[in-house]
Formats: sequence, C-alpha cells, structure tokens
Amino acid sequence: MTILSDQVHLHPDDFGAYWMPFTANRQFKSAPRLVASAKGMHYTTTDGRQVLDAIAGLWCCNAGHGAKPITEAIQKQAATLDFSPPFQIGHPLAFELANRIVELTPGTLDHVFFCNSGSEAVDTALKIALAYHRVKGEGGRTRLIGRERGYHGVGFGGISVGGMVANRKMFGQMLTGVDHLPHTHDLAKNAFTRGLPEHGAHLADELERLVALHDASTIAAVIVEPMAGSTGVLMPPKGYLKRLREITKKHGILLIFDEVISAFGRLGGAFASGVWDVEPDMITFAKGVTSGTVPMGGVVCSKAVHDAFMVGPPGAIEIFHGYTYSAHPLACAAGIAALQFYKDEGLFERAAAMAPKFEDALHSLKGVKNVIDIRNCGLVGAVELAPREGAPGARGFAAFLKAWDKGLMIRTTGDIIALSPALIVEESHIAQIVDALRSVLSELD
Ligand code: PXG
Repeated sequence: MTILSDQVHLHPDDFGAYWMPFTANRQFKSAPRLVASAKGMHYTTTDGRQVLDAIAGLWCCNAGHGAKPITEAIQKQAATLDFSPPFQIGHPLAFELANRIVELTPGTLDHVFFCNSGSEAVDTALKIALAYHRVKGEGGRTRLIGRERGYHGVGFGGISVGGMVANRKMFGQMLTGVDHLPHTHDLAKNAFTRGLPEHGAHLADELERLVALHDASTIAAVIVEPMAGSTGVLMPPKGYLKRLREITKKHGILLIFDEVISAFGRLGGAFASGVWDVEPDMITFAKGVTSGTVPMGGVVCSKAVHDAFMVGPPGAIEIFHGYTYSAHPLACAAGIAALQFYKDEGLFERAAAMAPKFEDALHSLKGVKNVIDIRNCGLVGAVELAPREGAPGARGFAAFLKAWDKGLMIRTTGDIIALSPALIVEESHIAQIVDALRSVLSELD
C-alpha cells in the first residue's frame, strides 16, 4: 500500500519510526488504519472510505469534526499571536476562556489552572491538593485515594491513583501513600440498566474504612471519575457521588472529579457535577474544552482552595507549578470558539434531548450474541461482551477491527465497546451505529 496526500508519500517501509501510543504497533503496521480528513460525524480514510465516528475522535470532538467557527478561530489566532509566555505575562484570551468555563461550573468552582492534557490536569489537581493542605498548616495530609478501574491519564500521579492494572504494572512503585476505593461495576445486580444503576451507593462507605485505617489527618484527596469512561463506561450508582461528597467533607478531605470525558455536554449538561448535582472541590477537564482541536486541559478549583494560596507577600509566586504551554493562545482561541459553538447550537441540551433515542437504540442490542450488558447515560454508552475463553479482550478487539472494516469507528477496552458520538449526532447516525454494531456482533465468534 502506498499512501499519498499533499504532504506525504508513505510506503510500507515508512511506518517504523513512529512508536504509536496505546496501540498494537506490529498489528497496526501490518494493516494500517489511516485517516486523512474529517467533517461532521465522519472520517475519510486515506483510501477514500467514509467512517462514521461513534466516539467523537477519542471522547473529545464534541462539536463534531471541522466546525467552521472553531477552525476559523484557530487559523486567525495562529496568524495573530502564536505564543505568549504564561509565567508573569498574560494574554486576554486566557482570562476570557477561564471566565467562560467558570460560568458553566456549579457552585463556587470559579478559578481555572490551565495545562495541556487530561494527564497534566490530574497531576496538577493532585499537586494542588497536597499544597492546599500544606498552606493550611496540615502538611501531614499527603495520602491520595483513587478507585479501582479508574483512569486518570498516564502521568505518575495519574497512574498511581488510577486503577487499570495494565497501565500500572510495568511502572514500578509509582507514588507511595496511595489507596483505592472499590470500583462500582456489578453485573450481577445492575446488568442492562438504563441510566444510573440502583445498586452500589454503599460502596462509597468504603471511604470510611480507609479513613479508619489511615486516619483522616493523613488523607489529602479522593479522586474519581463521576462516570468512569476509559475502563468501559461505568455509571455511578444512584446516591454514590453524594455519599462520597458527604464523607470527604466530614473528614476535611478534598474531592476531585476527573471530568476529562464527562464534561462539555457528554451527559447532557456542561459538567457531570452539575448534571448530578454534586459539587466537588476541584474538577479536571480536557478533551471537549476545545472539541479536541488543540490540546488543552485544566483544573477548576473552588474559591476555598484557590483563596487558601492567596496569602503571603503580594510579590510572591503562590504556586510553583505550570507548563510552557499553559493557556496557549491557539488552545484558548479554540476553547472560546468551542464553548461559543456549544452555546449557539444548544449542543448540551441537544445531547440531553437525544439521550433517550440513543438509549432505546443501544438497548435494542440486548439478546444479540455475546452481549452481557448494555449501559448508558447522556450520549455515552457501552456494550459489554462476554470474553472468549482464556483470551480476555480478543473478542473486543475483533469487534473493533470488524467495525472499522464496515465503516464504523468505535472504542474498545478489553471486551467492552464504548460509544460517545459527537453532540451533533442525528437519529439516522444512531441507527447506523447500532445497525453496524448488530451486524459486527452477529458475525463475530
Ligand atoms: N482522565 C480521564 C478521566 C480520561 O478519560 C485522562 C484523564 C487523560 O487525558 P490525556 O489528555 O492525558 O489523554 C483521560 C483520557 C479510552 C481512552 O480508552 C480514554 C482516554 C485516553 C485514551 C484512551 O477510552 N481518556
């Protein structure tokens, strides 16, 4: 296969130099899947095929691909201000974007620290949590609590509090002084739930056990995804998040919601925290803030967290943390344009309105060969397949490859198929996604 475009002539021997992330490199390079362009709900491959994008790129292109106002804002910004140093110098778009983000967050979550990815957002939030307790005179609070099956990116902080074994086991001791809550997935009790599962709020009480074990005075923060995406779409059991909030508050422990996937419309509102009415102390975000067009992440902090740092001489730097590309002008321009696009097009409301149709369509796959669970909320859903005997993940990967061949881009994690279409998805696309999945699954052994 020779791949031609304006910029490249790729021959079969030319795939070696790029070590691809989270990819079966040898399998990929033996039969590459390459995209050349994207518009709306579709990718076009380098060999000219249309592929329906059922995952918004990688849970990020919430506005769909190639939304004109976002593209134009990036182009204009690149030609106007390519870069601005983020330390001790500012540019107006950074302040404008922060103001717009905090308009969307619940309660007193009203200060934004910018970075460039979800992983950086998580490490930033964990560092702010540790430093917060220190500036408050409780420097003994150093323990961080995550959750089994959690995904918080790939930094050392993120994999330490994360709970996906493949992402952890190769990388040594990671951070010490970390503990984990149990995950909330319970197929026996909650299989085929539409929306939030009934069973499992009591799992938040496990935090009381960890407090009893370690003592609250050693614990800085608890971090969870309100909806666990990467591990295969686990919705929080009804009442679970509120219970976590109550227990953390009682013990002076900060609660961090990792909303890298769940923010910017995915669940039918700006943030899961707002949709489910639970106010954490910090929210991490990335992906949808720019609709995936330019890398950006960040942490929204409560007034109490932020204000705790605003002490000491006014000429002193309050936190020794930040990135060369924090609040990069291109990312800020993309973020402002994306948030404006979501608003102008009413996309968060649209996601909420489309959710019941998505739910019905997805649950019509119940009874299809090997399907052991279907779950959904907002515009995110999952179809869990029974694993092949002795080969966990093989059936899921086969489904991914077959879907690609049929012109459908899905995401699989182990034997779970995850779906999170752009918020512009039409009913006809939903029907296409589900029909294609039905045909993939019926052909799969
Ligand atoms: N937190 C959460 C909740 C995420 O979903 C990250 C942090 C890290 O973001 P960056 O931008 O550093 O990748 C994520 C990322 C998957 C998949 O398999 C999900 C993510 C990334 C890669 C794959 O669904 N989410």
